[in-house]
Amino acid sequence: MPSQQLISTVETIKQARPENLMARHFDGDYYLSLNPVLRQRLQKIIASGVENPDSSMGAYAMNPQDYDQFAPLFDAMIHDFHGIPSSVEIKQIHDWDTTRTDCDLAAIDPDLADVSMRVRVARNVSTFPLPGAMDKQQRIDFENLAASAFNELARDPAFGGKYLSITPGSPHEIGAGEYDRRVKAHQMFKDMSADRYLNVAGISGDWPYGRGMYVSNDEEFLVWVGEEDHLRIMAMQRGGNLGELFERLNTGLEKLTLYLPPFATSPKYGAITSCPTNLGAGMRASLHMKLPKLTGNGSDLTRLKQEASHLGVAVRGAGGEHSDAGEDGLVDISPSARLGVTEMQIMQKLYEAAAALWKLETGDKRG
Ligand code: DAR
Repeated sequence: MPSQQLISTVETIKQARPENLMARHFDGDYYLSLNPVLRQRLQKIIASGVENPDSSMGAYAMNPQDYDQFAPLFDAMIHDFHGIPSSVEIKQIHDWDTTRTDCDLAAIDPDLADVSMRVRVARNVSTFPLPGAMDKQQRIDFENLAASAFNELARDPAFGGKYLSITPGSPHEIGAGEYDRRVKAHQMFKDMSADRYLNVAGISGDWPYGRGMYVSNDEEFLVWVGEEDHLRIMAMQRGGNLGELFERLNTGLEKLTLYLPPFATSPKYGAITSCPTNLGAGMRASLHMKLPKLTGNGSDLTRLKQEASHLGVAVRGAGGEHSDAGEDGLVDISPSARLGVTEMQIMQKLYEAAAALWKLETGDKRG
């Protein structure tokens, strides 16, 4: 798109969609100061937010270096989204040590001793472009690299499992029936080519080549390959001990780093991810709670979202992004902050929010 047309298009979006952070912070003079090659690269980075004006972030990095290369735009968007004042220097620290904090949900209430808990981290290796800029062969090459790492991981009895590929012709290829079953079981990710944001960004390119999932024998440790990031590493379980869940994820992550090229990281932004919303710890930690009183039996999340926001957590239906609450008030709660906070602080936030919401829901029966 010619420069002046792009600048006026973004300005129109900025007026119509103030929530589009790319449009809010895009500066035409900065764009014109770039050489033609960098302008082309920046056009691809913001394409999703231009083609989808209803975007909240509106940009995806194509290479780990993009966050530094295009810092004037990315820094402004990142400070805004993550609620960090522009005067505050961002410096990501990692700390998985949860021994110094409460972890046992049953200690809040026996009814919370058996809830669905899931925690995941996003990681990209430094030797490939980010998913939005990969070509088909790179996607397949990365998948093969990941599959060889899983062969090593599977030798550990605590993480034994198998790799399931949806790449046509892969030696690990599964059929459509198993793929659908795993999606319905909330294990495998959905067809990315149905996501208009990821399509424009190129992240869903060459679907389904280079995509798959490692699943442990107990089906409580999963690794997505080729979704929005190179890897989404997750631990999940029904129970009440958040500390155990975090420990399993951290151990699995550490083992995987032995068998893979270095991850793309930054002293400022921590784990480098496609979407700026996932920078930092790159972690989404969540648990499901039944809150029928706070949700009007699942009919209205307004009050719960307000209470949750004050507690630093986001609420959504238990069926994933954009899903509704169950009739029994079943919802997914997850700490909002991911950048500038450590893994332990994210877990602590989740625990404290669960305790506070349960107190609101039950009126704290114990007085
Ligand atoms: N739809 C894009 C991404 C929002 C954040 N969610 C991710 N990364 N899965 C937008 O900018 O609205």
